[in-house]
Amino acid sequence: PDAIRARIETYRELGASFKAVNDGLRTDEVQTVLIGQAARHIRNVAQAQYGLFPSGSGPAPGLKTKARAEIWRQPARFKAAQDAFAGAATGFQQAVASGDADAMRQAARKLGETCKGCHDSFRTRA
Ligand code: ASC
Repeated sequence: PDAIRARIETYRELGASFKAVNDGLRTDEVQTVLIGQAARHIRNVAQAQYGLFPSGSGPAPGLKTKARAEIWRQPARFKAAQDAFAGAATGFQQAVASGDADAMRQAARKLGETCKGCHDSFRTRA
């Protein structure tokens, strides 16, 4: 339950940063400092997420989690999905560092695809 709470909170904060990024990239005058802060937070979450799925924090009677049992049944596949997210988070930071707004937009799109890629296989739809 503590692990589930921590996970929900971490991904909630991740969503807030990703929303800040996408809102920021929709404007003409892209605020690189603000987006860079969000990018750093996203990168930190990408590192932290490896520790967010301890055994025993999966679906079980009485536990409310969207994490699917596949996470623990297919650890190599799950790690590959986490690695894709971590790689895209690094790529996004590099795009922000380049200062090129279109590169940031493209990298943010790739990053979002890695969120979705993991959800499609490892998170309940309901
Ligand atoms: C979000 C969010 C996701 C991703 C995904 C991108 O804001 O909560 O899971 O973006 O929808 O495709």
